[in-house]
Amino acid sequence: MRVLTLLGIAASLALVPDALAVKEKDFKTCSQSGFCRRGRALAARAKEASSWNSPYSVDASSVAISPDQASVTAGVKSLLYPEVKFELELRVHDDGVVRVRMDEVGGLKKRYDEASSWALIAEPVVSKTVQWTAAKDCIRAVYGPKKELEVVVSYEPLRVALLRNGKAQVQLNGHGLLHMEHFRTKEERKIEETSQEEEQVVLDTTNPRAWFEGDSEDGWWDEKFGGHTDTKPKGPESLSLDISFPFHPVVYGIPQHATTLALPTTLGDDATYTDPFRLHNADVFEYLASSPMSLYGSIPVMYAHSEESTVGVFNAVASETWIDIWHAKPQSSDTHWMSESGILDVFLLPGPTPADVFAQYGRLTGTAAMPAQWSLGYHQCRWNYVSSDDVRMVSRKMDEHDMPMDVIWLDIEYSEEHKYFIWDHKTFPDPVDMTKDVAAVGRKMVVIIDPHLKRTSNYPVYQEATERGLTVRKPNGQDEYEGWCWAGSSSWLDCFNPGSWKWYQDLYLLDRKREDGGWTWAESTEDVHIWNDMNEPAIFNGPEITMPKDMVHYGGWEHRDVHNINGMLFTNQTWQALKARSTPAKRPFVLTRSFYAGSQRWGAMWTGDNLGTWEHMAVGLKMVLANSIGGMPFAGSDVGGFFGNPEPEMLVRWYQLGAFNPFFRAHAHIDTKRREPYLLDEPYRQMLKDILRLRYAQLPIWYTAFHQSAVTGVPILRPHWVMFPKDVNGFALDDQFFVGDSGLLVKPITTPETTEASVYLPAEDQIYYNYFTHLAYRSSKKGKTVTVPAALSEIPLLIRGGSIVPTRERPRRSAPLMKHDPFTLRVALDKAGAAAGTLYLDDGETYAFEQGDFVYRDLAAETKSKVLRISSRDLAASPRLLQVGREVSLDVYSPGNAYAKEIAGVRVERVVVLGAGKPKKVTLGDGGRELVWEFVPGVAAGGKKEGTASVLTIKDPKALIVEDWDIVITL
Ligand code: NBV
Repeated sequence: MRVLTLLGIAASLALVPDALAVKEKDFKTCSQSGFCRRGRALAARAKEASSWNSPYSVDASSVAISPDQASVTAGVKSLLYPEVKFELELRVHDDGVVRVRMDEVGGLKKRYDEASSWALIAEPVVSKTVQWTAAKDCIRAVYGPKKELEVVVSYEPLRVALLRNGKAQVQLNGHGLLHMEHFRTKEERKIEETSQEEEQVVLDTTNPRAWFEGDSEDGWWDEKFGGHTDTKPKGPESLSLDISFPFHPVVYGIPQHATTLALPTTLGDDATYTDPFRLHNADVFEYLASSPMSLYGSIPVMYAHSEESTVGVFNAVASETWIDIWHAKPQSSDTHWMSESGILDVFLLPGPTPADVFAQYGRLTGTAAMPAQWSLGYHQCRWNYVSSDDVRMVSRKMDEHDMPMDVIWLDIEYSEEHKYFIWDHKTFPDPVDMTKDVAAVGRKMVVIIDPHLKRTSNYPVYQEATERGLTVRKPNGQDEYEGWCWAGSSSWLDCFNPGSWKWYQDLYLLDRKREDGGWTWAESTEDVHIWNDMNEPAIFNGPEITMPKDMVHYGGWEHRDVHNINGMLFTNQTWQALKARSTPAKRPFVLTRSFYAGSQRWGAMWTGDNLGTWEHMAVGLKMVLANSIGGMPFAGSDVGGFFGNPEPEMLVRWYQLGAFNPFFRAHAHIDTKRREPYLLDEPYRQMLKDILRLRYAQLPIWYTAFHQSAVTGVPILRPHWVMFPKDVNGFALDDQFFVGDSGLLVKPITTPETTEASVYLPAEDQIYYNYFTHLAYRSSKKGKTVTVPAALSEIPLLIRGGSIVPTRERPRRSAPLMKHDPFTLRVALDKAGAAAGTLYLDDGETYAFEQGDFVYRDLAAETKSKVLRISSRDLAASPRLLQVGREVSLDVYSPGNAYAKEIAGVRVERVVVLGAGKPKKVTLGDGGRELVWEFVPGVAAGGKKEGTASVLTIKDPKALIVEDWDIVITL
């Protein structure tokens, strides 16, 4: 069986001999990309020049404030091309976000202006209270609750600044690098071709256009790379824009790159990288563990941070984009964005706190979808489980070893000749029965659907797509584009074509008949969810392993205009399809490799084909953190590494890391040895089992964090700077993080032979407790680094004093089987003997929660007059429940809702209080039933040794989760 599979792959590879030999040289550097070269050359000339003024200015006579004051428009021109017209528009949104748009007007062609319509959840609501005032040289609006915000558009040169209390937060075109290349005809400007090196020398400084644009038509009309020619029918149309943050020394964001969370510099004498960061979704084989190169997804959002405030920019551009980063002054961050096409459409996020910028970004592009609860469990994947019996065996083995698992995955070899949806019946003769067997213990399956369609007459999915004209076209706009992928000769569905949506979604209609008589995937069930891989799109024989930029999508747009959005549209359709296939709708699970701003609404992402190395393990975490703050928090890396055969030590550490990623999936390349957790020898097998069980015990924490993120836009994994924005020591920290606001602080080990870890405790006077040993660490107002034991079986996991952490500690085979399990509450007291936490629960699979079917508890502990009171209250109606971007119908919530009734009997079975004094008496309610408890006194710190906290365990208080109660501890 396995031989057959391998032969199948070898056969596809033989068609494209280089498919698995992709290297760095297969991807452009900036100097190999025409518009990036031009953009950087512009910046270099600006830097060299003794004086440099942007040629762009606002025509003061054209400034128009809309009658309702909602927006201001102005004509913009460039000194160099007075005949070319641009229009600038600014709007201030309800929440203080400023949108800046600029486009060429009446040009020879039209720039792509639809990126925001795919990224945004809705047209943002414009503020009604902003007052614009025009002066001779600028126009400004002062706004905000205390009139603390101000946006100023200076006319000559054109500059836009967002200020808070008079201090510039974000500035556009401060360095004079704004350049929107207008559409032109080839004849318009005849300049002798010069080579790049010559250009520097022969630059004609008496010619103002050359001073600004350079002295050659460098890469204007076509471009060659790796044996491909990109014809550029529209000519040059790139957009260069500098965005600076004059008082913010650190920038974060712009995933996806394998790099540190605090973005390193790409310009300046001590720059970390020589190339700019690139956003151009690509399938990069064996990607480097530290590089500004593009990877599979692009989210053009950047946050700038200082002790004083956090601000951000979201640049809604879908074409290839390069971003240079430098610090013009030690306290500033300066960036230069160079995009190949598209209008200028930038959103300035005023902050001022991290939570504010996340909410502002969440209101624009949506917050992460509330996931199915089972999808937070453990996912077991490999390329490939080779038959339905193999799948059954893995599921059974996990049970035999008492290891929980929720999902078993199938990679491309389940399909007949890589015709996705069509099972290879030689190996998977009974897919529906197989799925039912897996589902019998509450498990699900995830099956891969790649976007390439095998061009063959015996593939109904391709046949229907091509007959309906739903595929991507060649540059002539007529003929179907053809490229090579796993399936051999393939075409690609054009998800930009609205006509493809219903047709594609209906493919998933299980055994129901389609209205249009088309094919449906009858051999599937509600328990089959989807993995969209290769949706950058990855094309073996395409330039940079993707689609040639001059291919044409619906509406006549070139692929270059929409490239970074392409993958998102496919997952959007998959998500809609899964949602539509059951009544009432169940929450879909879709994993995507390619993503863009907004993809968070359609599921989870992973960091692609990582290597089984310690370096990749470490950078995977940084990438997940970057996605987490980039608005796409449901993220993870292949546990174990996709390539290679990790030794047991590495595998154990990788599982420890994976258990603290929002998306927890083990995956492996087809050439690797089998490494399912039960295959390890002891003591490693037990270690993996313990980690899996820890993840399952902590599912309530994860689910609550996901809910909070879905409601407010805050990340699930929270880097230090997000939690402690004023603590400068933590700005660059990206190897430890907090999980939601549970108070859990974790530092996964990503180095070999490690026995202890240095964990930085934030600048606050607080107690941090070791989750497992109850060692108590005291942080200080200046911040403090402590040493935490980290032998192979140990994870450095601390609970911040002041937190209440709910868990479910009964081992089960899958998450749905835990539905009625009792809870343990860990109450980690702070110095004042207080703590707080939340617990969110719902049915975990339908949308009934949107109708108010959920349970949301406010857990608190307080010590007063020698009484420690631990209480649970209904949080649902509390004003603390904020929401961003999604309706959670609190008005229809009632404490007696159907879900609350369903879990009416679920109780707290244990309360573990850390750091309390020895009780005299413990009762449920004032003067109520006496509870059984056990007290282990703490051990005082001695010498260099940390002390342990006292542990009070209250046994089975039988306090019901859905009810209000108090546990009263008399000290
Ligand atoms: O479908 C095969 C693999 C998949 O296992 C992996 O997770 C993806 O990132 N896929 C890429 C295609 C080829 C990888 C060499």
